[in-house]
Amino acid sequence: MGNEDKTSINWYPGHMTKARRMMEEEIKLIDVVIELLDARAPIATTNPDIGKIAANKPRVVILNKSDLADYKANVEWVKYYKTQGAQAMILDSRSREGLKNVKTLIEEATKEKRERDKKKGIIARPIRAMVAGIPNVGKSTFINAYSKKSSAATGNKPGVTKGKQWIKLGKDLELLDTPGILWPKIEDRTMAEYLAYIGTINDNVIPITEVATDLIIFLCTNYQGALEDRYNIETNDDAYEVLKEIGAKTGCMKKGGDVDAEKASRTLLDDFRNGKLGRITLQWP
Ligand SMILES: Nc1nc2c(ncn2[C@@H]2O[C@H](COP(=O)(O)OP(=O)(O)OP(=O)(O)O)[C@@H](O)[C@H]2O)c(=O)[nH]1
Ligand SMILES: [Mg+2]
Repeated sequence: MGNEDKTSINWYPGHMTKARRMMEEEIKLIDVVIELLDARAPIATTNPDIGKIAANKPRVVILNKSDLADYKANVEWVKYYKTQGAQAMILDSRSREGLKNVKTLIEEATKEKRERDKKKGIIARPIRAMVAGIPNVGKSTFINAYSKKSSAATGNKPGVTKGKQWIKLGKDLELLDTPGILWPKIEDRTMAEYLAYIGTINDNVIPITEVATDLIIFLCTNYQGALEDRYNIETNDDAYEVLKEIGAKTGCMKKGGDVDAEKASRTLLDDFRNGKLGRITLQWP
């Protein structure tokens, strides 16, 4: 992403400042923080601010959207987090696969606290878990799947959840849904690219054709055949040329008969985000 100004505008909207403040207030009541990351790019989707807010709390790391990521990378990432001493697991919140493990991890992470309470004679109250993460990683989808209710609004764009919402699960657990928060300035260009690919940052504020051509270069380098198979095209070193090929094959044309590069970019990014290009991991441990 070349145009610094364009890409740094507006990805820290007012509601994120408010959300951050809310999380800082609520953290006192919280027993465990469930941090959702995107399994395709766990490091890029880690917000250091969440680590700071949750500094003294037990933490469970969930690598969500694992169905869109490379199998091998998923396994390696869980190993990586375990060697870091974190409770970690992969999850596909849409198929509910692996949801049972969440309970085990929460219990594991809150064990000390529960034992401490018991010794002090404090009557067991529900465990309070804050579900946190950057925008669009699937926090609300996860909460709905885990609670088997559709209490939280979801959507495939950043900024769907605007305020806090507590969701009760029986008498043992309460989950706090939070709005996704980013950090004010994303300095690392590669990280910013990954966030743009997966839809963390609103498409209206990113230079979409540049993001799409960057993705083409990434795919041609790391996942040869992915674009060829999906669009029935030949690829070459000229990413913009490839983008136009994709546009031509998918009917993204302007009135005069030229390819609409912006529309082609949206098509490519949508396909990537929906797993139509296969299981693709952007970052490996
Ligand atoms: N393939 C796949 N898609 C998922 C998964 N979890 C969530 N999604 C999709 O990701 C999109 C974002 O989900 P949300 O639950 O709204 O994300 P969020 O983290 O609450 O987003 P904000 O509220 O904007 O911060 C939706 O289109 C979900 O259907 C998953 O495990 N796999
Ligand atoms: Mg949400």
